Amino acid sequence: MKINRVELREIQMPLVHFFETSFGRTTTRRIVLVRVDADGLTGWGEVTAGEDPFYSYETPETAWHVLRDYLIPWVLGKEWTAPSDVAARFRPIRGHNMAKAALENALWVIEAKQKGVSLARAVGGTLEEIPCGVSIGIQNSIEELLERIAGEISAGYQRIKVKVKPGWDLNVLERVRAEFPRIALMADANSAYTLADLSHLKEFDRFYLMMIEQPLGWDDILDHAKLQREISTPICLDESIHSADDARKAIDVGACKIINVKLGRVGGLTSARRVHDLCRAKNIPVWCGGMLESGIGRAHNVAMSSLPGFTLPGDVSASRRYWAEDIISPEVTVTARGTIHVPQVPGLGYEPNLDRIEKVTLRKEQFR
Ligand code: OSB
Ligand code: MG
Repeated sequence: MKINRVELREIQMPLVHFFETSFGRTTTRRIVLVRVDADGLTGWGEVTAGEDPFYSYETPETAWHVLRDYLIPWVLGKEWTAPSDVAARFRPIRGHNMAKAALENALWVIEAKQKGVSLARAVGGTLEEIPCGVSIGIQNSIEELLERIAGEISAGYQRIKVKVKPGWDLNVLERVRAEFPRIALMADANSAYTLADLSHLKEFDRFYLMMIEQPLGWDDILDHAKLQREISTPICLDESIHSADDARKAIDVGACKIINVKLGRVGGLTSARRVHDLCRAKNIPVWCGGMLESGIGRAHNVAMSSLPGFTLPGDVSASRRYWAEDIISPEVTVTARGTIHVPQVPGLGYEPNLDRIEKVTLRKEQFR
């Protein structure tokens, strides 16, 4: 495929409800979208970076810089045989995986259209329906959290993830378990603890959680291995895993029993598939994480979640949980049994709504 044109856009949309983690509260998202035109076809990708460099060092601003000054000039006007070639071309840049992923994933959509298959099929997906969970942020009170959990359970979601941090953890899980003794429950700490909290972390075991996500340092693997030897709750790594190599090392040292795959964090669909394949070979379940994506990134997550190793419910949920109006048609919807039907039509399976995108655009720049 020959890339004729790339467009960068930064959009801004308020969340329906604020989202709070151990590193802070988000009320409005700023999202960089990448539109690629090649061989008369169009593909869109999304930069999943947070507004601030708290989850990772990437932000909309760093992604814009890396895309404008490196990634786009490297691919524009050139002939590429497959998206994986572009992923290989991006290797000299260390990190900046979310910027890389946005551009590479857009090319996957174009490739799927060229082949006349769905994006899910193009990446090797087989599941036609994917199991969904929700991630519920830190609330103003435990009562509000309990109400939210009840709402999501009655909507059909298959598992509940609650965010935890020191001061909003054992006290909260105690109440959640008292009210919902049987739900599939997990906790995500986003690196809020250290090994000095070992005795405190051991107490999580009494809530029989499916897993605890990223309790220790965002760039750590070894301390997680130490912790996993001391607790029975399975550790799931999120922030620490940027590649299949990271996953291999984490599994080999026993740092986790489960891995959360995020397309942006691992640098795109080619890398995500490698992480998936490696985990499948090593019998490590994976699931698809979320980054409060707009419909574009959400659609890519749906496609990736159709890979056969995505056996646990992910954080990919309905558009309406995030947006009054999403930027794709149809929006992502969830069935009463907590699943999303994977689109089977050629390409992304959801049409970007250009009028809506234009309305929420803060800046745009095109490259030819
Ligand atoms: O750690 O999984 C995380 C959102 C932003 C940054 C990090 C995380 C999250 C979520 C939300 O948990 C998942 C979602 O609903 O998109
Ligand atoms: Mg997480």
